[in-house]
Amino acid sequence: MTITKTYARTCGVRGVRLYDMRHVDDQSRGNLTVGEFGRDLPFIPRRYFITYDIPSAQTRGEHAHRRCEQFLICVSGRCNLVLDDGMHRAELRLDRPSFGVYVPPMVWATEFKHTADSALLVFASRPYEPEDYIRDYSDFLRLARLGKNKESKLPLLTT
Ligand code: T46
Repeated sequence: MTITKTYARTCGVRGVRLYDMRHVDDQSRGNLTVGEFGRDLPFIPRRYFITYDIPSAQTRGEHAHRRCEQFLICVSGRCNLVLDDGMHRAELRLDRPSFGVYVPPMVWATEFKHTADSALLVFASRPYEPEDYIRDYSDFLRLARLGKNKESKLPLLTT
């Protein structure tokens, strides 16, 4: 039996974190992976949803959220995820139930190349709010750059 700890790392896209979740692999009994909200994971979810039976030619997502945080795990099959903060992009393959991706607000996310058995489980920090979605990429770029300029005008903190 092998037991691993939860480990998170960055990927160059602002605020995104890639999680290798704790997993307990047992050749005879089978495997288990787990995460605790409030301890391993960065927010307490208000909602979950699952996308599944997605035709492989279909692209899903293609939007950013103003306030909602999300945590994505492909619990069956595989799919690709592109994340974009307006400056940096990363493409990831979600290919195992022990791999989770934290997506903060104001990151453009696109899912594609779903395998037939793919099931993408998403935990969200807020209820479903259509007005939270930014669905136009040029609006997103404008808002992302505005946000960045605001940040750069903040006074420098000295310690
Ligand atoms: C995301 C990706 C992975 C609801 O009624 N409640 C919900 O909580 C959600 C997420 C959707 N819906 C309705 C709204 C639409 O009529 O389900 C329909 C499909 O939603 P949407 O076009 O937003 O689906 P995707 O796959 O493009 O995006 C969804 C999430 O919206 C998004 O936040 O990260 O899955």
